[in-house]
Amino acid sequence: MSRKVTDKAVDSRPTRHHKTIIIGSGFAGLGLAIRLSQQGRDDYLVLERGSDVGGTWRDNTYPGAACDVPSHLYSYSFALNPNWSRSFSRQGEIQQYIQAVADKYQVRDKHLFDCDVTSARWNDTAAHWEIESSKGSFTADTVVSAIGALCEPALPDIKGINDFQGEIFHSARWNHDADLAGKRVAIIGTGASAIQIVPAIADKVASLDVYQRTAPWLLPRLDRPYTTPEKLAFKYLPGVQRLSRAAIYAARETQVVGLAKFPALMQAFELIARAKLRYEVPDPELRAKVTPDFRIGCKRMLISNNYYPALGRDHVDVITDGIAEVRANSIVAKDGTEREIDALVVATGFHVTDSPTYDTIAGRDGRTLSEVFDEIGQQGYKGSAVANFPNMFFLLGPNVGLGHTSMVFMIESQINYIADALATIDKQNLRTVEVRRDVQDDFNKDLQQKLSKSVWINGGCASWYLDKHGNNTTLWPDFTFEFRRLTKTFDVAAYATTPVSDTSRTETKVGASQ
Ligand code: N01
Repeated sequence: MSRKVTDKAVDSRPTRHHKTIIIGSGFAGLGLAIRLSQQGRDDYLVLERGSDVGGTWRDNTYPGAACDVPSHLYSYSFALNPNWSRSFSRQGEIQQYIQAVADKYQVRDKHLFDCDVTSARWNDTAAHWEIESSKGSFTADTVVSAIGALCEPALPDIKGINDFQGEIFHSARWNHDADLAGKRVAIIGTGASAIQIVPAIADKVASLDVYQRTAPWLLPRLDRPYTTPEKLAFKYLPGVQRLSRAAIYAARETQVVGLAKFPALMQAFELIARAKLRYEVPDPELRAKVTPDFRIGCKRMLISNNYYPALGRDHVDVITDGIAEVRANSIVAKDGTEREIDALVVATGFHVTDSPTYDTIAGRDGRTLSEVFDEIGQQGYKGSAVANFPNMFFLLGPNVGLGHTSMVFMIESQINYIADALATIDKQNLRTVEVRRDVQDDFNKDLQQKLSKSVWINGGCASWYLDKHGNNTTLWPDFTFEFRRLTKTFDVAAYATTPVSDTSRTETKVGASQ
């Protein structure tokens, strides 16, 4: 798929204009759409390339897919769900929840589904965005990218992989027509997706080869079904559910102290993980293979009760020698061993700091997000704006990610910020707003300084949290309530603005408040 900014495609359909266009309708885009409708800012449209809401929860349908943040926290604060069937929800239940929220708040008719945005280009003369999509052309005063970081599957560059003759698919594009029963299957990767897939398919396949490049740390998954009295309490005593949510939030938030500030404290988690390893992997040879060699937390901490037991089964092999090549019906490891397979699952993650979608968005001087990020790294301001991209906001932009708690909390913080930005633009009659480069630079200097103490930099691992310059441009290095505070209101002083009556840019001289 070509995803470069191209000249306006020849399209006979008229260009449609909206005040705001939101790209993507996962938790983030949908949440903002609901907020805009609630505020009566009805001149907006959501362009969604899939045929339903849900984003990553619509797309990741692999066997065993489930959330590793408890359900009562992994949901919108304005749409609590007393009916979660268990403490950690599975993909289908989360997707149903998102669909139900879209229906309840009646925002589906503000969506254009199956609409793949192929380019978004800022027109500085007209002071609007020009968007090309599979469903025609649009213009918008403001654009909000709600694409998310985990939407573009990353395929490994392994010799011969394109010539594999059996079933092959990425974890995020699971082929449900491929019957794995009785087949010899291999899986590449041992991240959050793979450790859920392995136990979910181990029972039905003839053999399972798990190609591990780096052993992950695993903690217990404290998952259980909710009892009927609990569900009744959640339903009829809303305070109980709020309390449960607050308790989960507080417990998770304490992890920030170890992850971001004092990595040595993470040894406490490592003790639990090592005890789990000893208990669940009695075979010393296998245990040596799956024991990580970096500080826990450096990569995402995974939770599972059935991954290690699945690895211990006779027909499951963990292969750590690396992959030399993939052939038509086999994989050859770097030690020369060739193993025949019928199907290959690629669970190798996503393009996070090098998303191909960055090629499709061109800002004020015509440069794309890719080109800008190439020069300065994937940097933004409060994860919500990037200098050189006027009237564009980001949900789940740079350094908003988390490894320990609910992304929905961060999304709702950003929704506050962006909704207030749109209101400010109206109130102050602004033609353009663009975050000031000096403010963005200061913000990132501060972020990187905080990150320099974190386990993600000092934990001795390579991870998708880091960009090619070795900077962590994906995670938030502080308490999430601090992010909530910083995004409570739109700090227009951090932005260069032009009024509607004036076409020249004015730099606001007031210092940016954070
Ligand atoms: O992807 P990953 P994921 N040759 O990037 C390996 C969220 N999520 O889809 O560690 C061989 O984590 C790579 O090895 P290494 C969550 O935020 C959440 O599993 O780089 N191996 C790694 O083992 C998560 O972090 C949930 O050495 C290669 C694996 O592939 C994010 O999604 C569930 C390779 C990729 O792991 C992504 O998770 C699922 C190569 N060329 C996902 N390239 C829950 O809430 C990569 N690998 C539970």
